Amino acid sequence: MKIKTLRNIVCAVSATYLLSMACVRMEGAPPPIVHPVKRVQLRLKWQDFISGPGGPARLASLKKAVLKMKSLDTASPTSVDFRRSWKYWANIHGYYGPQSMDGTVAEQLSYLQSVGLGSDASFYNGITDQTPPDQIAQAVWATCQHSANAGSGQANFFGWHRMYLYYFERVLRWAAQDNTLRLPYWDYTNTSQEKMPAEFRDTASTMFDDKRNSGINAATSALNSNSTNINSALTNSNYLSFEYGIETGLHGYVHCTVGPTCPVAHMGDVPVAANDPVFYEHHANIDRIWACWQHLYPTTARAPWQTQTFSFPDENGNLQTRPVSDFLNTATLGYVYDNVSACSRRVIKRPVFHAEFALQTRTAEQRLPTVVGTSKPLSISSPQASVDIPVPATKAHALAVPGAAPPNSVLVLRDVQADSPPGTMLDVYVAKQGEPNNRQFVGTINWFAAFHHHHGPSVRTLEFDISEQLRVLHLASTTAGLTVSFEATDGRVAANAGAATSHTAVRPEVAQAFRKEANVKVGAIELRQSR
Ligand SMILES: [Cu+2]
Repeated sequence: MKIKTLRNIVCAVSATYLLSMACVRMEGAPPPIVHPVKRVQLRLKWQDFISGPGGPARLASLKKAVLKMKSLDTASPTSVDFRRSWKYWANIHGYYGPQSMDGTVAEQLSYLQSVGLGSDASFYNGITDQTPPDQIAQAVWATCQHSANAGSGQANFFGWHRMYLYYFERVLRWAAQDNTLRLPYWDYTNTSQEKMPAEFRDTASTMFDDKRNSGINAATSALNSNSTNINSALTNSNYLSFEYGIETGLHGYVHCTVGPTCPVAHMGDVPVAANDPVFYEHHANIDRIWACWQHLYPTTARAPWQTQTFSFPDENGNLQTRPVSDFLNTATLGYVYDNVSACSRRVIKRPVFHAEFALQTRTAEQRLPTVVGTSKPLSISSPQASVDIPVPATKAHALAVPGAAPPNSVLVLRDVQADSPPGTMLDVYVAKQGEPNNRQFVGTINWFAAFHHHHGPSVRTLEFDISEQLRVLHLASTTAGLTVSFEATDGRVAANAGAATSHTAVRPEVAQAFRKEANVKVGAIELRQSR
């Protein structure tokens, strides 16, 4: 018993692959296959990466790698060196040019003009059209994957980006001549880390990018700690729904908030987003959040999306094509995150988990069969709008009963539509009908990647787990129902202001940025339950 307790403590604090493998072996699993080439190293949170005895050397190594990659931007376009350049790796995510699905820079500028964002044209200064110089570039440029819709079954947003970072990191190690180098991550889910890390704001640093919101770059503005909260998201045991929720939620929110807005260069615009150095620390955090989910819901079950293959050049410029299934266990890729067991701001009560169910397509209708209430369609033609969801008192009571296994309550925003970029994001709140000041934050709607390729209007169905919010609201005492409200936001709060939930007026510059011509509509808002 004592040995077991000691082993649990060791396993709980163990950070390295080998130590955790020892823990597995003590539990009777077969001996691990030790990878012959790579040593497993930690991907650290940014604040740890730069501090401690090894911090200065790690930071110097990362900056050396970025500088080296940037120096190769002018290498001969068909050379191996160009495949190791900063520009090339940004182009793998996306690019503008005559052969690009997204068209040319000039076409993007006229698009911005046509949707009322012409004043942001200056963010495209210095951005030029690119042309894939050879077959390898033809195969790998602009291949980033974004999900079609919740439950569509074939997403691979997580899978493609994990592969991308893995090969990018190999090039970083080559460029730094440092085999221990691993990407750090910007953990903005931690409320003390909502400001852009200082190194990225230092105008003298190679990590700086002037194509960001000026307040973010000055650290007078910060991310909103409401929008970066993944407590509710992590209670979602359905993989495809979780992936879609993180992609269209937190991930896009950070892109649009660093911005300067969506769809504007760099971070706010898919085809050029990966030119900003902070893109990689942002996506390392998104990759970590996937690892958090994998830790919460471990499974060896297989699903069709895992068999999809993607191609990337390695650090020698050779094309590698591998299935997503090779990338499910990060330890086999040479890295583990320093923290995948405490990714939430509170302890997650893990819901019932059926692996074969969780990895397969499940629509909201299948996963959440009980409709508790439905709103009328809503047109959002001003920076603040709201709609009521009638909820019969008997159902409301059942929703909010505190018990050992409370049902999951999910708000489904069906067919969230816009004809063009709305100019702002929208914060979503829920309150008891008639008590608007006691509202609870639900999530932030953003339009990152929504108008990708400029193809017509955007339509997305979004889901938010609001079980916790309903408990806080003591919904059982209501007889009227819920009010769901929408409020325009640029995603930013004054630095050190923390989370702003009180019912205040939308800031004037945000209200002005909101474009009612975008014609934002929500088809219906449903409150659904898991049983
Ligand atoms: Cu992204």
